[in-house]
Amino acid sequence: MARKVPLVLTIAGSDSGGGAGIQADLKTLNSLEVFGCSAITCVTAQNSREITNIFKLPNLSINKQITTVLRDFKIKYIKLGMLYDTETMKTVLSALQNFSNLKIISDPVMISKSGDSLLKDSSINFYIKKILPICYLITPNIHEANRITGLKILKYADLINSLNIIKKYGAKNVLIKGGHSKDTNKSEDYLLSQNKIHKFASKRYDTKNTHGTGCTLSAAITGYLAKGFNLVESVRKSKKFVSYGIKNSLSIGKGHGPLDHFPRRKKYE
Ligand code: PXL
Repeated sequence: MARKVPLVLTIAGSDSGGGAGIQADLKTLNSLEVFGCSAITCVTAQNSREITNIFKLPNLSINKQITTVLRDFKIKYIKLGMLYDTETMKTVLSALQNFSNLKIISDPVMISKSGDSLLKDSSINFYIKKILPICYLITPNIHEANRITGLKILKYADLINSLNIIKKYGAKNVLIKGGHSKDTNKSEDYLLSQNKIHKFASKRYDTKNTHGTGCTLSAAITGYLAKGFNLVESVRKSKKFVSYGIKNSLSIGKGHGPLDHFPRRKKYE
C-alpha cells in the first residue's frame, strides 16, 4: 500500500558531536515521523565544548544536494540552518531559485554555544537583504535579533519593535526566542504573524545541556508545518517538544550536552 509521509529538506551544517545542526534536525524530524532529507553546507568538527574545524562543502556539491532532492521529491517545507558565509548563501539561493511554492523556515544561527562563529559577521547584511525576504518564518534568539535590527532588546517595547523591523525586512512571520521576561523561571518566545503577537511560555530548566536547542525548535516547527498544523499550533507543539528534550537532556561530554531527541518513549509504553 502506498504510504504518504510528510517531507522536509534541511539545509544546514553537520555537527560531528551529533547534538546540533543537521543531526539535530534529522533526529527531531524522525521523532515527529517526518521524513528528513538533508543538504550539508559545512562539516563542523565539534564536541560538547568546542568547534575545532569548519570545512565548507564545494558550491557544486551544495547545489546538487539541494536540486537533486527537490527535483524528485515533492518537498514544500525547507529548513535553513548554518549558512556560514555569503558564497554559501548565494549557492543555496541559486539552487532554490529553480523551484516554486517553497515555504522556507530559517534559523539565523550566528554563534554556537561554544562561542564559535557560524555566520560570518561580514555576511550578515547579505543574509538580511537576500535570505530574509524569502522566509516564511525566521526564528532568531535575542542576540541574533539584535544583530539583525541593530537594536538592543531590553524591554517588551524593544521586542515588539524588533519583531516589526524584521518583518519589514521581508520575513512573513517572525519568532523571537527567549523574549524579555522578568520571570527567569520561564522561557518566553514571541511570534509576529498576520499582525498579531502570540506569546509562548515554557518552564526554564536549570541545565547546561542545551546544545542544539535552537536547531531542534526550528526543525520541529518545520516538521509540524509539513504535517499540516498551522503556524501557531506548530510553534506551540515544538516548544513542548523542546521542553521535553531539555528536561530529559543528556550528559554527554564535559560541556553543553544535547537534548533528548529520541522518539518519544511514552508512545510505546
Ligand atoms: O545551534 C546552532 C548550530 C547550528 N549548526 C551547527 C552547529 C550549531 C551549534 O553548535 O554546530 C552545525
